[in-house]
Amino acid sequence: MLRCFALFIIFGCVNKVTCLQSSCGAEQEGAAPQGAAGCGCGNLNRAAVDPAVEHGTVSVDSAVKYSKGANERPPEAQGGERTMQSQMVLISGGEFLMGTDNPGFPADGEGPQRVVHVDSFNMDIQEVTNRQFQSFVNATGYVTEAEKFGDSFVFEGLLTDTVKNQITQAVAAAPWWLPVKGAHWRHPEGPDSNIADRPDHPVLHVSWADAVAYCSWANKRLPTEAEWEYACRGGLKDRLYPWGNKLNPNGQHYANIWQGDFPGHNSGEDGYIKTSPVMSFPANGFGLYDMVGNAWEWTSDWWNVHHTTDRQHNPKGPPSGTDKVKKGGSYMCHKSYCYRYRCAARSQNTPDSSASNLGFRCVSQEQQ
Ligand SMILES: *[C@@H]1O[C@H](CO)[C@@H](O)[C@H](O)[C@H]1NC(C)=O
Ligand SMILES: [Ca+2]
Ligand SMILES: [Ca+2]
Repeated sequence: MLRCFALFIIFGCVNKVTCLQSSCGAEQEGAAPQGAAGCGCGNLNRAAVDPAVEHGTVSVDSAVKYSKGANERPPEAQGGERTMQSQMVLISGGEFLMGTDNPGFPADGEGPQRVVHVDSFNMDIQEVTNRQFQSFVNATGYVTEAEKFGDSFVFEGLLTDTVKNQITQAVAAAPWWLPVKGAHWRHPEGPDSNIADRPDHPVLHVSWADAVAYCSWANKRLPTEAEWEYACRGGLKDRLYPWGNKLNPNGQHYANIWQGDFPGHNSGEDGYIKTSPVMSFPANGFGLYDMVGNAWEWTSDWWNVHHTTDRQHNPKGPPSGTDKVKKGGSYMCHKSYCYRYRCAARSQNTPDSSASNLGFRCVSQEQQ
């Protein structure tokens, strides 16, 4: 079954920029992709449903295990599960300039630049990994939305011919995204793939609700967009990237993105054509890794492109919406079509979307 995989992960990357693909002409950009026809977001939006309850194959008992209340038990009772958790760093609260007045994509609502205050919080230093997600699933029996739907979106360049040949549908505006039956976090490129050799890579094919379920099981939560962006900037003011304004200072790569021509050729000059193990590139000033690149990261905010310039205190985004904000770009981002590996950049997906370049990390206000 195909759901409303956002026009946005797609248009988010092809809209308003030169489209390199001849099959992706301007006249097609506005067309609803096959399968996302009419984008039946209303019917298919599962955001309002408690993930613990919605996942019918999960027993009530195991659903309770990843509810917040159930985690209010002594740390020792969590045993090995807890040691599996990501290390966190304290991000001291403060004021920062959120967004930019020189947006790469004005329609994304990257601007205007505005003063925002966020309180102190702890943040996972890394994206949640396959191993960590496995420990959550082991402990709770959680079943992800992609597993329930029976498919997820995979970048064509990663698929074997066997899998590709079974697919007849594609997304017109972004033909490199293919809905693959049986693709989910354990089988990132479909049934003939697995994660055995990438336990420390970011978990992929997780929906927003899946990410929320993981974080609340870990007694954490998703970051707000403001927290995420404050953290991304690592204490630097008005810079493009977590480390400054130069993409490759001293010729060094600071993030896992795409080198070469998208979507035909990825030279892997940074060492990786797919995801990399978390923490393979230098940390930012706050000790956070892969804030841009590797996997996109879900935030808790609903999507909206209009922002007040009034000074904001712990903004949490609009009260409702149809899409959630994701930040940081991924290993698929190249300046030519998806210049979104910047702290101010943002994109969106419906909460039930999942794909081979979208993951998350958690934050917490608790003492660590
Ligand atoms: C999950 O459970 C399986 C089967 O019991 C075990 O082999 C594996 O080590 C566990 N993984 C994690 C990360 O807890
Ligand atoms: Ca790369
Ligand atoms: Ca990332």
